[in-house]
Amino acid sequence: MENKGQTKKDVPNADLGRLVVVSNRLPMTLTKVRSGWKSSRSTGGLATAMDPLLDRTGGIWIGWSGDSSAKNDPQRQSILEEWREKENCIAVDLPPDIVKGYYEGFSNATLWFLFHSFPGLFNFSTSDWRDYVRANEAFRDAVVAEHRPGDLVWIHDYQLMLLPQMIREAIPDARIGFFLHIPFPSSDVFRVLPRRDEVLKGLLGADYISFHTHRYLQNFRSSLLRVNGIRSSMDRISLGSRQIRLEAQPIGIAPLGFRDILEQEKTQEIIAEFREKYTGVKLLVGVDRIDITKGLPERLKAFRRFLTKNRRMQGKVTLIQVAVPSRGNIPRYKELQQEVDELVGQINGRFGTPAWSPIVYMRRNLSHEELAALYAVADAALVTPLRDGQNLVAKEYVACKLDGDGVLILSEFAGAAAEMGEAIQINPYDEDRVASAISRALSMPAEEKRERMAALYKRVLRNDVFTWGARFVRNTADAAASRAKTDADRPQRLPRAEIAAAYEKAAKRLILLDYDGTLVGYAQRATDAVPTPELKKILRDIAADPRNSTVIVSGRAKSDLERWFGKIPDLWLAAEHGAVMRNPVQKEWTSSHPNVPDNWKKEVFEVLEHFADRTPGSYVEEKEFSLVWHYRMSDPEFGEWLANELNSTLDELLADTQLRAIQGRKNVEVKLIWANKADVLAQMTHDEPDFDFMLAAGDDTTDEDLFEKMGPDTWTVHIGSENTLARYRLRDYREMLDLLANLSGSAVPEKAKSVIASR
Ligand code: ADQ
Repeated sequence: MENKGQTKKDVPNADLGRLVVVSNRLPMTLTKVRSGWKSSRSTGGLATAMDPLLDRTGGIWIGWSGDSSAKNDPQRQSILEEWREKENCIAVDLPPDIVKGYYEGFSNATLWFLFHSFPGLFNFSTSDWRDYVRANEAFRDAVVAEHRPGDLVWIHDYQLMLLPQMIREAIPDARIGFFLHIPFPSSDVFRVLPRRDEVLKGLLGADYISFHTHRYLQNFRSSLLRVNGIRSSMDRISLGSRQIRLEAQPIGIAPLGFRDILEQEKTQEIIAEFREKYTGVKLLVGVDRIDITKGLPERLKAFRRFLTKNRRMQGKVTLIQVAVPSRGNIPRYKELQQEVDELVGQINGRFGTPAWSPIVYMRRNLSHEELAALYAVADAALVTPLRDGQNLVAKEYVACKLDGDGVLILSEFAGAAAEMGEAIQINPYDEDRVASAISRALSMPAEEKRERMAALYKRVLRNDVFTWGARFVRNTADAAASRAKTDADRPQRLPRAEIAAAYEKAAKRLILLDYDGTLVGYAQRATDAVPTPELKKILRDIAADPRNSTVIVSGRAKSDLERWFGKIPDLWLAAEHGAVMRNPVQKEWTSSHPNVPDNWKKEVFEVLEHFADRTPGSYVEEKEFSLVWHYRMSDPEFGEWLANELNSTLDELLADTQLRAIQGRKNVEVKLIWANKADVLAQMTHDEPDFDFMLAAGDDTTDEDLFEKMGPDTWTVHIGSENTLARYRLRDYREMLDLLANLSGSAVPEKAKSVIASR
C-alpha cells in the first residue's frame, strides 16, 4: 500500500493510551546490499493511517524487519537500534528457519488463497502451520516485552490471527483490537481450512474485531457458529460475560494528500507529458500488485474483446497497466507473471501498429507524482479484481478526479464495491460485459460522469483513512472499557476453600444439582449423555451423608433419572424442571400440580413437528409435562434461525395460556409455567426450613429460576461463563465433579467412606 501524501484529522486524544501497532511488516525495510545493509522507510497506506495516531499517543510499531539473516551482524544491529530510538519501530527477529513456512507457507499459500475464496489453489502443510504458530509466538513475546499498562494494541491482518488470544493469555487485561485487511470467506470455504478452529479462537482474544464490509463480518459470524458453535449478534460476541465487539469499517485513503500531490509542479509536468504523448487517445489505467486475486489475465482478455468488438477504437485507446511483481517465490505467481507477459505480448502483437501500442505495460513501482498524474489523465480506471478485501486503487483514482472527468469500472468482488455504488460495477469473469463496460465508460456523457464522480468523491473524502484509524482506536478502547466493567460485575470463581469450610461446619445441608452440562457434558444425542461410574460414586457418597439432602433437579423425564439414579439411596430426584419429584424413601413420583390436563399438547406438537420436518437432524421429544424440539444435530445456523422463528410463533400462540416456550441449549421447550426449578426449592424447604448450608448448581437458563429464589447466604454456582444470577461460577462440569468429590471426601469420615464404598 502506497501513501500519497497525508493530511491529519480526527486524531483521538492521548488519553486513549499509547498505541502499539503490530503488523507483519514494519514501515521500515532492511535489505542486504553489497556494502552491508540498507534501511528505508516505506510510506504505505497503513503507515499513513498509523503515523498521526502514533505521533499523538507516543506509540510504537512492532513488526518484522523483512530480513532474518545475520542476526548478530553489528551493522544490522545498529540499524535496528536506530529504528527503535528514532522511528519508534521495534523489529521482531523471526528465527530464519520459520520465516518461509510462516510467510510464504501458511500466510500466503494457505490463508491468502482460502480467504480470497480460491480453495482450489491453497496448499497446507503441518510444518507451515507450526511455523505460523511459532511466528505468532515470537510476535507475542515482542509485544509482551514492550507492553505497558494502559497501552492499546492494534493487530493487523491475516499473518497474525493467533496473536490476540496469545496476548490475552499473557496479559489478561490488555486492550486489543484486530483488523482484517483481506476478505473473510463464506463459512463453506472457511471450513476447508485445516486448523480453522484454532484460527478462530486466536481472534477471540481481541476486545474488538473489525472487517472492511458487512459481508465479511457476516461470514465470520457464521463460521464461528458452524465451526466453534459460538453464537453472536450483529455487533458482538458474548463469550460468557466477556464481550467482543464486531464492526464493519472499510479502510480509506488520504484524499487530500492526493490533491496536494496533484498541485505540485512536478506532477503537473508529468500530466503535461502524458497529455502530449497520448493526444487523441483515450486512456485506461490499471494499477496492481501482480497477484492471482487482482484478475490481470481476465482484465487483459476483456480489453482484447473490447478491441475486437470495437474496431473503430483501435488506435484510439491505450491501457496503461502498472503491475509490481510480488511473491515471486510462490510457483503459482511465477506462472501468473508469465501468463500476463504473454497476453500483453500477444495483444500488442495482434492489434498494435508502429504508432500505437494497445497496452503499455509498466512492471515497476511508480512514484507518488507519477501515479497521481496517471490517475488524473486516465479516462477510466479498470479495477477488476476477482476478489479483494477493499482495494485502495479505486479510491485513489476517485481522489485524483477533482474535475469529475473519469469513470471507475469496479469489480463487484472488491470490498470497495459496497460503498462505491456509482462506479460501473462488473463481474470480472464476464469478459463480454467487461468489454461493454469499457465502451460505456468511454462514451459516457460528461454530465453523467461528473455526477457519478462527485458522489464517489464525497464519500472518499468523508471516509478517509484518518477517520478509519481514529474510529478503530476509539472502538477498541470502548470495548475494552466495557470488558473491564463486566469483569468487575461478573460472578467470581467459586472460592473452594471457603465453601469447603462452610460445608464442613454445617449440620444440615441442601444440595440442588442440575444434570446436563453440570454433572455431565453435552452429547450429540440426549440419550448418550449417561452418567459415568465416577459421577454415580460421587453422588452416592454425598447423598449418603446423613447431614445432606441431595436433589438432582433436571429437565429430563422421570424415566431417565429413575433409570440412572433410582438405585442411589437417599438421593432425591426432580424431573421435568421440578414438575415431578421422587422421595428417596417412598420412591414414588409426586407432582405439586396433580391431574393437569394435557390437551394442550396436540396443537403444540403439530407446530413443533412442522419445524422438525423442515430441519434435518432435529426431532420432538414428548415428556409428561412438556414438549421439546431438539436441534443439536442440525446445521447450527439454520437450527438457530428456526429456533428464533419457532420461539416467536410460540410466544403468540401461548400468550394467554399457562404454557411458556423457553430456548435452552440447542432446544426449544414448551412447558407449564409452574413447572420450574424454584418450585423444588420451595418443596424442599417447606417442611424443613432450617438448612444451614444451601448449594444450587446449574448451567442453563432454567437454573436461573432457582438461583433467583435462593437466599443471600447460600452458594449459587453457574457452570460456564454466561450471564447469570448466581454468585459464583465454575468453568465446566469437570470442575463441578471435582468440587463434589472434594466435599464428599472431606465431609465423610474415612471409616464411613469405606462402608459406603462396600455397599
Ligand atoms: P493490497 O492487496 O496491496 O492490500 P490495494 O488495496 O489495491 O491492495 O493497495 C495497493 C496499493 O499499492 C495502492 O495504494 C496502490 O496505489 C499501490 N500500488 C500498487 N501498484 C503500484 C505501483 N506499481 N506503483 C506504486 N504504487 C502501487 C491489502 C488488501 C486490499 C486492501 C488493503 C488495505 O488486499 O484489499 O484494500 O490491504 O486494507
